[in-house]
Amino acid sequence: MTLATINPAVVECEYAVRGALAIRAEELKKEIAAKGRAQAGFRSITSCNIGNPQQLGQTPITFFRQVAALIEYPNLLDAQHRDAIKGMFAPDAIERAQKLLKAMGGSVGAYTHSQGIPLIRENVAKFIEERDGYPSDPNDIFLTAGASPGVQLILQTLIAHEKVGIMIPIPQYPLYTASIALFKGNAVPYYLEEETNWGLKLEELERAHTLGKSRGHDIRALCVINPGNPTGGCLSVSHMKQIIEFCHREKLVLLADEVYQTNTYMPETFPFHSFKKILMSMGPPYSTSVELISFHSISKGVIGECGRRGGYLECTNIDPKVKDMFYKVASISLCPPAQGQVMVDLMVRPPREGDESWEGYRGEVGRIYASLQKRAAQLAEAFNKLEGVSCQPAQGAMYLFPQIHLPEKAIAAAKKAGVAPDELYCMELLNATGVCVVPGSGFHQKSGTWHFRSTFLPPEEQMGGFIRSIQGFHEGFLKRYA
Ligand code: DCS
Repeated sequence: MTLATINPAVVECEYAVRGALAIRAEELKKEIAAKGRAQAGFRSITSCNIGNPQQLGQTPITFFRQVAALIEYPNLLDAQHRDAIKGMFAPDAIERAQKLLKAMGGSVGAYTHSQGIPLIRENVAKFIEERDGYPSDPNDIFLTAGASPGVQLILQTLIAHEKVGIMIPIPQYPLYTASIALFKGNAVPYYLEEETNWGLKLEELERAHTLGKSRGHDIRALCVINPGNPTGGCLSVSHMKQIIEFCHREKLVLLADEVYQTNTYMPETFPFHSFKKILMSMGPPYSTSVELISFHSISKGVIGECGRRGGYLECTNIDPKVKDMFYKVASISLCPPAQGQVMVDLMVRPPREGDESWEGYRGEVGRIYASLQKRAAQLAEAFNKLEGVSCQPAQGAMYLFPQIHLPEKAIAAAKKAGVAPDELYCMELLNATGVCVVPGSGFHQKSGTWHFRSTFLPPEEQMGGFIRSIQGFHEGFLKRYA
């Protein structure tokens, strides 16, 4: 195989979250391991390029890990160990592990149903019913290895020929552009409005759709990320209704990426509403005809179990014969990871009031949430204090996406080096401080504007130092290119 002979779509697709910056960060990590520090003097890399909370020290939820541990080593549940484990595992964790083990035929090492363990799908459906107040059918749920393969399964199914267009927000999470490129479809971009905290306007959807059609695209779906990545914006009910009406009018499948549904930091003003709930609340013809696929994941929220790979998708108004095709394709990969499925069960069925683990669970979740909320505000405030930087607050998700006004000289230097100006900025930031963020160009952005995306996941006690190193770098950068 050579680059000239392999599938060009594989060569051409790009995924910035783990792109050039992340590769350079790996090199620096090796340098630090060998010499104790990087050339610029810093002793560690702060990975703010990826929403990977546990990598930055967020602690896993105790109840979840107790259940996971017992499932992993069920010998602990044998009668002779009963007394020994009593002090270490809560009774409700023991009970849950037993139930889940039974549902998976006794071992987490066995393949499961390709659509996911039936008991867990039933629990997901109950969770959705409680969240939204409308029925959900376990047979419409597919458990997945994180939201990513779910999104890819649907995109692959939708992209029937090379003219198919999928409407995606700009800025977007690069899973969408990369997967659409891999499956040889066309991304039809609609732009979010930075000035109104990355709001979504109906006129913009109409403009993008008309332009896409005029370019010969056969537009089949509209993707919405809510709360937004990288923007942190949360949609209002009235905007969601407009989006649903638009999908109905234009016969588009609505893809609702709702992986950040519990990461909302201004819940009174910007609460999360699922598209499923809003669609059902609108009644016929919308509730009975708009095709909707909703995605959720164990990677986000306050759970952050990214490496375990778990998530689900829910189908609403999808032709049963098409669902059969989803099932067939899912079965080619046999099944989602069983450990990931277990975590989905725990996410949708955490301890409840009255359970032995309730108080501890509530405390942990509350602390992580409050800290994320605090760090989001603290970092946005710090970014807004930097000269030439403006940053919308994060209503949700795990990221800030500040706009940076770069000096002409920096833009010229980037052009000379053959990189985007925001990439030059981020690369210099990494080399000077060890802070790894992602250039806005990786998410696409309004032409002529430059951004970067940073998670607000560094631990609270490191936030001050983290902010100071960005401030110091930024001042130096502006001077260098003045
Ligand atoms: N959808 C959105 C909007 C995401 O941000 C992510 C992950 C996913 C789907 C997929 O997550 P899982 O496959 O793990 O469920 N976000 C990436 C990011 O921007 N940083 O970290 C990962």
